[in-house]
Amino acid sequence: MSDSKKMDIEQIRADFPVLHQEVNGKPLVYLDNGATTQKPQVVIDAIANYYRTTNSNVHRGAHTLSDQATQMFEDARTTMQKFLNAAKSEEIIWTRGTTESINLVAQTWVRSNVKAGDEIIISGMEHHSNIVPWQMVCEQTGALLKVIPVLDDGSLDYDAYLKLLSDKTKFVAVVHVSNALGTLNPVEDIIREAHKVGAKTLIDGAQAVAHWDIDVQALDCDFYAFSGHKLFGPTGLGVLYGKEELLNAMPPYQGGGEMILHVSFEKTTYNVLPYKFEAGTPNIAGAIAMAAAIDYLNSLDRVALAKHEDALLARANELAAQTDGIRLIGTSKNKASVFSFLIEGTHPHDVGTLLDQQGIAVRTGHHCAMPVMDQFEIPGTIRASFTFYNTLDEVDALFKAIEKVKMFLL
Ligand code: C6P
Repeated sequence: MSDSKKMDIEQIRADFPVLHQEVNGKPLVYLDNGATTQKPQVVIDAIANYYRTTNSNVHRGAHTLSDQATQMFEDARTTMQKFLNAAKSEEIIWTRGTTESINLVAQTWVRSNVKAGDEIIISGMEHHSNIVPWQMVCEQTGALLKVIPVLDDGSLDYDAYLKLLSDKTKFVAVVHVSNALGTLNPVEDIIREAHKVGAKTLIDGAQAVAHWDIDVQALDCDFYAFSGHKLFGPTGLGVLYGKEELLNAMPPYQGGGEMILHVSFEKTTYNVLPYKFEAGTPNIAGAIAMAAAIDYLNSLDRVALAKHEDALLARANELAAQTDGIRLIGTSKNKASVFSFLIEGTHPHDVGTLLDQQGIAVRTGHHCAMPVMDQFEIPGTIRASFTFYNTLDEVDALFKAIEKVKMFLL
């Protein structure tokens, strides 16, 4: 029950060692959680303990450590399955990250199911990881890429989406939360409408998973992709959720060890799910540490913490309204705690450098979402992306620092 779950921000901050340091002589204010989240001590310990006590290869060894490593690795998959409310652990494929998860689907299900003249729909606010793989598969198959326009407030033009859908639509791949704008897209509706025309769907959940619990069965998405490192877990470990029926029907992505049942020069047969998609030695420590991150998240009151994140964003909006020369990029009603902005008369990179000198870590630039930057006719933004361990004081510190930046640059 939420009563026993942790929601005290100072207690939670104590779990994250990296937050307690000075950068450039100032207390670190880490507001770059959209790029990667920090790791709680339990995740760091899980990696160290695994290498200290258990390190072995999985699914291969006839010895105790290998059995233990295999058990921990597969338990981690079950932890992830439950976290996402997937029907079966076989529907959880470990990948290197969101990027690999999306490329996997593009080169397997999509490449083998679309033909010339079929259509793939994405949106105008996608990260390059959810653009380029579809352009590649369109080149390979002759399929056409259709793009849902983005409105001036950074929300999706939903009516335009409905008009794009037709019996030619074979696949719809849309971001859950935009990394550049913070927009929270109505993915349930998008998925439902795609299914009505017989299309399959992939949701890029890279920026959503850190904010709310995701229930893939309730969403009814066919695929859901994200990276562990944006969910308080390690880098180099990602997840592809896919419906069992689709995964079973898909050809493998990469060939090698682990993904086979039998190999001969005449004929190779492929392994069952999920191993069919996990060629080579996997990121064993990464999966185990990811499970530690999920156990940690399960100990928190995530509903209360999501409200806290809303309060951080509301404070940033309030302070922005009191600050001359701030232009917000992405003001959709439904947003995650991503605060993208410009300061009139300055370049985002200069602002980022001067904020860093004051201990404040933000991301500046196009955020790997060049098309949406083009739409707003800007080279990039300054992006403060908040998570639950950020405080209202840190938002205030950002705005105090912005005043200093303005004095220096304007
Ligand atoms: N966005 C950001 O600062 P990888 O690199 O595979 O872990 O994640 C790619 C990716 C895909 N989709 C979305 C919506 C994303 O935000 C990202 C990563 C980081 O915004 C780094 S560019």
